[in-house]
Amino acid sequence: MSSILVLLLLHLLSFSTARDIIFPPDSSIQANLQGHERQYESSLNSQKDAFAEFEKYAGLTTFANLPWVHCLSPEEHVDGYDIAFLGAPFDTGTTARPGARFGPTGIRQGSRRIGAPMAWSAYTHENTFLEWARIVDCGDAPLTFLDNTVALQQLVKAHKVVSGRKANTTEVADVPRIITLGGDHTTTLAALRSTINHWGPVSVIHFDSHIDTWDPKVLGGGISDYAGLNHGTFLHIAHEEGLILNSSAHAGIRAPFINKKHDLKNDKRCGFEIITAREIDKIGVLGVVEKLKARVGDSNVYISVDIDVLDPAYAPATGTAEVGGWTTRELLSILDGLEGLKVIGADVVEVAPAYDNPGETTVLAAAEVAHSLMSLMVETPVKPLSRR
Ligand SMILES: [Mn+2]
Repeated sequence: MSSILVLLLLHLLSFSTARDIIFPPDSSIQANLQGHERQYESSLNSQKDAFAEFEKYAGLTTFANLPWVHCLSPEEHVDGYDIAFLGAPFDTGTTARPGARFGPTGIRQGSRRIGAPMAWSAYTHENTFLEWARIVDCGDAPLTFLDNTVALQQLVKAHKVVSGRKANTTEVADVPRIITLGGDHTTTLAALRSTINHWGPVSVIHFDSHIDTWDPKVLGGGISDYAGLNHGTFLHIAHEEGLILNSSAHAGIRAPFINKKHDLKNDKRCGFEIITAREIDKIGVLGVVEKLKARVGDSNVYISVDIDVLDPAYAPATGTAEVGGWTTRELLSILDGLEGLKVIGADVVEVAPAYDNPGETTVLAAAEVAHSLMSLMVETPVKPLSRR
């Protein structure tokens, strides 16, 4: 070997040593942070074990990296929880584009950057993950995709099992509350068929571009009872079954009615007041918040968010998109403005990830909506009927 080659080899070796990259970088800036590590202890819950620490992109994908609990286990005892995320992979009640059966997975994907230790709100300076409630992801309910009737019965049962367990933090809550990740909007009916048992009839705050109180004869055409139960009629049926109060409200409505006279009359009969999408231009976000709060008053509230309440610019991945909707910021401001309401259940539905874009616009929005719904529940604990 010539001496030139030896020199070259030595040079390469020294070069590679000099280029060793150390994680984390041992810079003076990092060193200055070390005196503040106590500040992060409560957040990170760290025992200085790198593998036990919170990692946002590690492990299996749950909503906001929350712990998974097998809430639907036949076992009598599972790890306790106060608020549970439950996926409802069902989309055979849709009248337009299908695909919301993949909504729960999509919303969890959109939530991967959210995590309990680092979720301090820029607006409230609070972190609702770290307060009294133990919050978990129960995974998805097992639903058949071949029979809507059976699938919805399965979903009602899943809701009853998940909400039927004793809450974790009994000093504050008795009944665990559920946030459903839909699923098409028909899945809300299954939730309401379960909430009636603990909370009685509830006011529904329904964020949607469509009224969804359509008479099955109008939407479904009276072909069969089976066809009559779909994502545009479930609120009509919820009213017929006595599950909801006459102090309910729609927010963000802009889709055309099918029958000019009958739809509006029937909507009122089902207990709803309408805030249209364009009303926000006149009364603003605060005006919408005030109207919704005045409408539901002190009653128990179920908040259902059809992601199509957003403009398709902010949520293209949905089954029945309607242009002229709200922005993500407007919706989040309205939701956060509802602090103080007695929210006993909630959902984000109609997320169909196949129509999303590479930037994941819709699932990111849906995840943040679910985070806001969760925060409303943490901020206001509610006692069930049996305890009042
Ligand atoms: Mn809807």
